[in-house]
Amino acid sequence: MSSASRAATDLATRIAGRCDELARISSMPDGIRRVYLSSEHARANDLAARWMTDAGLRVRQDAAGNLRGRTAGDDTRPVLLLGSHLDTVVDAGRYDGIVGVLMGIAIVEMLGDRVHDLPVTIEVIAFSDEEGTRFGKALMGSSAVAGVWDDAWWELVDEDGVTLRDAFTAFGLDPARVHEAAVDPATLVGYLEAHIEQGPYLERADQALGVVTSIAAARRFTVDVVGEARHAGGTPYEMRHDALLGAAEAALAVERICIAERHVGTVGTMHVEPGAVNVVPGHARFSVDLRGEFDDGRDRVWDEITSAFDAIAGRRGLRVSVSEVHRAPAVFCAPRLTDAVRSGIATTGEGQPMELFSRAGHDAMSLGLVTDVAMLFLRNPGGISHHPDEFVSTDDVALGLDALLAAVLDVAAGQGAST
Ligand code: HGY
Ligand code: MN
Ligand code: MN
Repeated sequence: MSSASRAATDLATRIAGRCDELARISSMPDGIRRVYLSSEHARANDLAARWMTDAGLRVRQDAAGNLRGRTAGDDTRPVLLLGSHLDTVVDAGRYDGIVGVLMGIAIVEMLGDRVHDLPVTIEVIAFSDEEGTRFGKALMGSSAVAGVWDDAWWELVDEDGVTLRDAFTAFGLDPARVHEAAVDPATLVGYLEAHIEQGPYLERADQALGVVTSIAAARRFTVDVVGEARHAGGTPYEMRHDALLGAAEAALAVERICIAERHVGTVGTMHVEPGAVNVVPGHARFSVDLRGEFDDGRDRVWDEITSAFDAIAGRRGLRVSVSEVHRAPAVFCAPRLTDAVRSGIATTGEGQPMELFSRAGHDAMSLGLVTDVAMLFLRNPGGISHHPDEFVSTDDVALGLDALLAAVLDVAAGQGAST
């Protein structure tokens, strides 16, 4: 039976309290919602900045609204990035992303003065927009750090019609300077992210910790179905072009095809117009979140889904149009860092850890475009996430801290050996 160190247990207990504190920063009265460039984003950054400062980190908010804390000392040393995100989905749990940021800060505290002797500088990043809740495009904070920010995103709008550009400016950031958030990949050792699994597999295997092999290839779309609004009573069925029923059939086609092709597709939002009880819907707009282990398989499944949409449109006399909002290639974790995470887990007495393919997206997908990445998963009871019942035990966080600390020291030792 593995048991965590005293220091990790104390810090994990504090992390649980800090997750509760951050959970109270929300735009929802009865749930957790903290989105990019909002006042809640600013308040969460202020609170986390205090914690980073208390841990001895030099703190700044970067040009994309990410919060960054770097260990003091020789800035010529290569940088090992730790972190995750502070933004949330709607009616979120309190650990998704958050626990990874707080574990990164705690690692710096567990290192104590050893920080100055390491051959690496450590930087903890609290990414500002991993979920894409407000503008639909995910991973914008980490995309800026990875240097892959796309200026086409400035015209994205939120549900109130506010553009990303206007929200950026209102938050006090300068769109023209967003590229200053980018790191120079040549200065990086890599990126390690601790995160709850957001699935049931560690719990089923009775494992507290797991190591991630790769992160799913993802694409997100907005689909518009246009039919014809008509009187709900006077219009016989043979004259109807019901956009809602077309969208409903399309959503079922996403499920059917993804099950058959062992991919994951989700219709998470649907809006119907004119939205009156006695009017046949003339327009439906819904989202599709599609994920698979490999880019080409994901794209092949998407082609199959759009063919199904065309068949439904033909049968029902509808027009279907699709626009892509987000695309992220599959990211394969780096063997060197993954070995460090694997051996870090082994030091906790957990034995050889479970290896998992992450169907959930993570900021490591952006960083993986420019540096080596690895992820440590923590058991997520019931696999419940993106939900208020999301949970991770303090015991597992404590074990995760010991494993992550061992991984950081392993990576640093490897860096020292190679310099
Ligand atoms: O959507 C995801 O997979 C992640 O939680 N943002
Ligand atoms: Mn999430
Ligand atoms: Mn997350």
